[in-house]
Amino acid sequence: MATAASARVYNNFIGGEWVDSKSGKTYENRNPANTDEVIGHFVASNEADVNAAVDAAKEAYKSWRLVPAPKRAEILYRAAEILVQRKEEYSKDMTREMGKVLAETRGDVQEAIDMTYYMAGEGRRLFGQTTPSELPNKFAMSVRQSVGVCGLITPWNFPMAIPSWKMAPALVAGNTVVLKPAEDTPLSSYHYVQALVEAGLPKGVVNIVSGDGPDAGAPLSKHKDVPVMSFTGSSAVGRIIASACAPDFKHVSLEMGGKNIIIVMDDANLDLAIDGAVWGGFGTTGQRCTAASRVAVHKKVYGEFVKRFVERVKTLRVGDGLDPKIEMGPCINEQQLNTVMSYVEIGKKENAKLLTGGNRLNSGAHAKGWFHEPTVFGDVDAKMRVAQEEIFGPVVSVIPFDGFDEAISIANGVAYGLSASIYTKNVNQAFAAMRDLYTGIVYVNAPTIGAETHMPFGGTKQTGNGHREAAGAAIDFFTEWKTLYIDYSDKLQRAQIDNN
Ligand code: UN1
Repeated sequence: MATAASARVYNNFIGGEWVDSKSGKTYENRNPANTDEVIGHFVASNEADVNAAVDAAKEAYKSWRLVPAPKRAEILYRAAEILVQRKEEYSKDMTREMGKVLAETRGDVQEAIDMTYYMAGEGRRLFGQTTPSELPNKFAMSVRQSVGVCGLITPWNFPMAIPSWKMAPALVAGNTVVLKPAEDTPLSSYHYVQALVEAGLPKGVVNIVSGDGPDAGAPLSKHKDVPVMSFTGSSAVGRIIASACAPDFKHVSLEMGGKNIIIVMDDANLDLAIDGAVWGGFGTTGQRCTAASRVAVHKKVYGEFVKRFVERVKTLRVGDGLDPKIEMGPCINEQQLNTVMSYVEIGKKENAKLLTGGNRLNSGAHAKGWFHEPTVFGDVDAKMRVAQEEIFGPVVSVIPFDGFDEAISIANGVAYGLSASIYTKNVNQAFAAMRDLYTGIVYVNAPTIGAETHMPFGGTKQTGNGHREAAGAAIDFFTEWKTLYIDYSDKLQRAQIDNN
């Protein structure tokens, strides 16, 4: 275990070199399950570092954009293969820096592998349209073009997967990138970049500046040479980034909060619904944008569901995610733990019924981490703050309802629209829910988490700003359409006029 003195210093990666910060400052990245362990020292970048990274990305863009897309893709294929070989090592490092259990960090690295392979495939599929012109001896087609330097700001909950969601499509489409990873989990994004570099990515195509939002993220989002910004994180920061991008009309993709719901109908397979609610609510310690922080249950089965759900939640083993017996890790940091504890107080004051949990765990094996009990509130009214606001922690609100229409209106009655799920055996109800739930993702008989890389990911309302990540949708964001008209008639032909 590394102590503060022995831990390695990780520099920024700019123009193909690992370089010191111009700020001269570093910060410590500690294990949230054991704060005595220092994962590494990372540089606290400032505007000068960001400027250097953008300059390198701008220079590299001149040649990277001209590399044929299938050749760019070959580098991604090789990077994915490197990640496959290092999956175990990188997963363990991720559990140490982020806290989620090893099975889940393996899933995170796997998601990065999947996305990298998928986007490598897109290298031979950057299709446009060809179509007859309305005029004779004239040809029309459209091609995708890259945009330039992309600024990427990523969160700590999926420390390798989400950087890959942004980097892989940006790169295969011919852009260069500057990544500002979350302060709490930079190492996993360094690992991803390391794989790209070893796979042969030219200098300057990918750059990393570590550090915090105000000092490193803000100068990136307002930099004049960064025409594209992609951000995943809180709605509050998303609003700041959108404002910073507005004066220059940058492309900006925002993936933000969620208040996702599992609806349990009276005909649901309750065993399945309980499995789903436990995994959706407490997987990743509830720290997913897609977490099922609300479970709405039909009154006919409410009593039985709650009894059995709470019994299961009480058995969850909380601790260090490297121990294979552990099912739920810590909160990411003290601030997040404090947020969770404050929402427990809010729920109690609102007269939600605390059914289990509600306390910080800080003795014995939990003494050195940011642990909190898995917590369930029952008899929650859909308008209570615990049922409206994103908590991003191990707190689930169970809401009773009377019928399908009420369930849909509870589901849609929040500011966010990322993911929703319904458990039912009734196909008519399932299809009505798929139609009426106003979210970017809907699951039937599965929890709200578990999106796959070849399908669009994102949400409605305050979850996002209309873009989607993953799948072909990501390529749409990281490219511009260019329409080409080729007239081989040797005369002036006026559209809309000469043929009418
Ligand atoms: C997130 O919560 O920020 O669908 C991303 C899921 C994961 C991705 C979650 N594949 O839960």
